Amino acid sequence: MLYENPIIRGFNPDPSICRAGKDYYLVTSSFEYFPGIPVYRSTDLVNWRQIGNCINRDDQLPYENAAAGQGMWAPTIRYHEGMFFVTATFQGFGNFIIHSQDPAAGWSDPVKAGMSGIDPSLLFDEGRVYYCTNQRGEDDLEAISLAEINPFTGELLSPARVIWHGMSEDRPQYLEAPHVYHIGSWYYLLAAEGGTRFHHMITAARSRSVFGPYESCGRPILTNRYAENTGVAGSGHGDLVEDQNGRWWIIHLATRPDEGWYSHLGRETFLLPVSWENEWPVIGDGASHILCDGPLWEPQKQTDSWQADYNYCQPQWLFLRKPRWENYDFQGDILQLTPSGDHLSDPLGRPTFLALRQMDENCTVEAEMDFDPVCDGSEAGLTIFIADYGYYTFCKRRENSKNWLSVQRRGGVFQPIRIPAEDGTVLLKITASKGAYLLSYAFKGDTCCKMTIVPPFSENDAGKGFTGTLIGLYAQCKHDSEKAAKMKIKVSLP
Ligand code: 6LW
Repeated sequence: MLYENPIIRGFNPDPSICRAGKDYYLVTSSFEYFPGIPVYRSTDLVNWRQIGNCINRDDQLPYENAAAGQGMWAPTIRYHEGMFFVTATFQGFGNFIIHSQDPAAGWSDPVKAGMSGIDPSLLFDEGRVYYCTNQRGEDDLEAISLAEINPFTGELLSPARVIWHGMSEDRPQYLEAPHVYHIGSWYYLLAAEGGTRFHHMITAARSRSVFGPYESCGRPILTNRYAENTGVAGSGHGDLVEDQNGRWWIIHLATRPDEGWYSHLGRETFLLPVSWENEWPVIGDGASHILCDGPLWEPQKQTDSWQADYNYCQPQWLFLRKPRWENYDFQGDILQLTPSGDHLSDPLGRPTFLALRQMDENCTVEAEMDFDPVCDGSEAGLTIFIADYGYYTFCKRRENSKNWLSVQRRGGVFQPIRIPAEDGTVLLKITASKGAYLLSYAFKGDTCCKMTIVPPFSENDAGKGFTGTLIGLYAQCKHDSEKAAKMKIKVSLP
């Protein structure tokens, strides 16, 4: 059956997957955004719904310290005898493990895992549990290390041992994202190498025993570095899963690039069928593709819109760091935002901000807003946001004791635009298409007028390019006395 990649669109890197009976669960990285680690569920591998987030209590991890591109990295999800486990790296805190019997209902508090390195993973095998990360050994070469662990306490039950130096043995580069599996009579080790940009790849090794020695497959099992005409780039960081029918699949990160490997949408989650040859995993022609054929049992449907429901805080909303909850009022059919003295540009700020992943190049976002600022420097509206150092604001703003509709950009050269704003309700609309965002507005039910067209963020604007574009609402002011902005938002996809 044919299906299209990505299976989870928008900023969703470093995916990991597990199966519990006929249900599949998938998690991705969330960096400085809260809640942390989105959890998606599917019954067919191609239609996914976000059911929650693993970290949704803001005292679980020190989010106030999460700088852009830091925070939550590369979770792994595993299921064992009725219990789900997730392990990940929270930058500045280290590796931790949480567990849950129901991923939608909530997760335990984190316990620290006794191993350093990033991209941790778990293997449940014959009554023992193993932990691996990209921790280096004594020779200080990049390496994958493994130890036995108690997943409820994080305590290591054996010394950590280096089990692999990657495909090229003597000069591993960005050897990360390890996952060990026990399949048949082999232990397989999958890893990513080459760095998360153009040269990214997935490599593999196998051994008869969990601690090695591991023999390398000798070539990447997946990379798009040689497949430039696929519309896919940067394929790497993957995780295997066996479906309910005994077929194998891999999910991995990749981009639908604007240019080179970079996509302003960020790194997304792709799915490919896996076959076995000579007891090695084989992935099609060794590259990832948009249109794929695989042994699915349900067709893929596309979601075409998302409607905000302000009766509760939907799991798709992303906040920055440790939200100040008193600035968000989720009651009823509108959202009421209190402008914050913290601004979007503050590197460790906790601004009033809530946004959604931009899931496709083509989409529209409309926000109806009722906000008449009274203090100079107060503003509220929509933001197209890549990080505290790169974003657009499209807002109603008070300057020189007058209210304006204004478009500004942080990062890069940009001539701000403003026009006088009328009092009362204004509709702000963003129409995204390839290479452009059209910003338009309408005062109090008037027809929609164009304000301007701006380009998406490029690789130069995106730091390490770990995250992707979000579109959402924000409200900020110079003095905390500003009154609240009332907002409604609607998102449509093609
Ligand atoms: C992640 C690492 C990587 O931990 O980027 O793609 C880091 N590879 O595996 C952040 O996403």
